[in-house]
Amino acid sequence: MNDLLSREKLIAFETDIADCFNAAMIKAPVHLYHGNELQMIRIFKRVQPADWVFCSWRSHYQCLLKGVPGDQLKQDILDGRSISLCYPEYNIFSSAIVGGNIPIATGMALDIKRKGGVSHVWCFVGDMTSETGTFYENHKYAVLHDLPVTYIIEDNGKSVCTETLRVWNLEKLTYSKKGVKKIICYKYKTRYPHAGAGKRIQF
Ligand SMILES: Cc1ncc(C[n+]2csc(CCOP(=O)(O)OP(=O)(O)O)c2C)c(N)n1
Ligand SMILES: [Mg+2]
Repeated sequence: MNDLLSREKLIAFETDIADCFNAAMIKAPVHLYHGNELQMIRIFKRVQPADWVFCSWRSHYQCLLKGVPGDQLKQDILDGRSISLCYPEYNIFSSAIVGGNIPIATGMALDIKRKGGVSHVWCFVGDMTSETGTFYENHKYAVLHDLPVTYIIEDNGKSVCTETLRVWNLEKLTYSKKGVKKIICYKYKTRYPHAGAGKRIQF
C-alpha cells in the first residue's frame, strides 16, 4: 500500500472531488465514499504491489491506496472517467457494470493459480452486488478451487436508493456471516448520495 496515505488525506482528496463536482467542473457522474477510510486502509495494508485490484464505479480510494498518483487520478476524474478508472500499470481496474468486475477477478485468480503465481486478487463489490447470481457462482468457484482471491463487500445498506435487505427479505447480507471463506465484509455510512456530491448540476 501507499504508506503516505492517511484517513485525512483520503478524505481531503474526496472532498476536493466533491467540491469540483458541485462547482460543475466534472461532466460525468462521480460516486463518493466517506466513512470507510480506516477499513480501506486496513485492507490495503495486506495488498501487495503485484496484487490485482478489481473495483466498481466507486474506486478512487482503492486507486490512491494502490499507488496511483493523486494528480493523475484527479485529472482522470475531471475528464469524466470516475466510473471506469483503469490503471494497468498499477494492476487496478474498475467496471461500472454491476457484477462486471467479479468474473474478471475470479478469472485472474484462476490464471495466477494455474501459473503457480504468488500474487493475490482483491475484488470490491457493493452490498447489492454481493446478492447477485454472478457473485454466488464466482464465490462458489473460488472457494471450491481455492483460488487466491478475496471479495470485499462494502455494505452501505443501499443500491442507489433501494434498501438491499428489504429487497431480499433478509435480516443480514448472505455473505456477512462469520466464517464464510474468501470474504471481507464491512459496513459504512456515507454522507454522500449514491452519485454526485449533493448539489444538482446542470450544464
Ligand atoms: C448491470 C447494471 N445494472 C444496473 C446498474 C445501475 N447501478 C449502478 S450502481 C447500482 C447500485 C449497486 O448497489 P451496490 O452493489 O450496493 O453498490 P453501491 O453503489 O452501494 O456501492 C446500480 C443498480 C449498473 N451499473 N449495471
Ligand atoms: Mg450499496
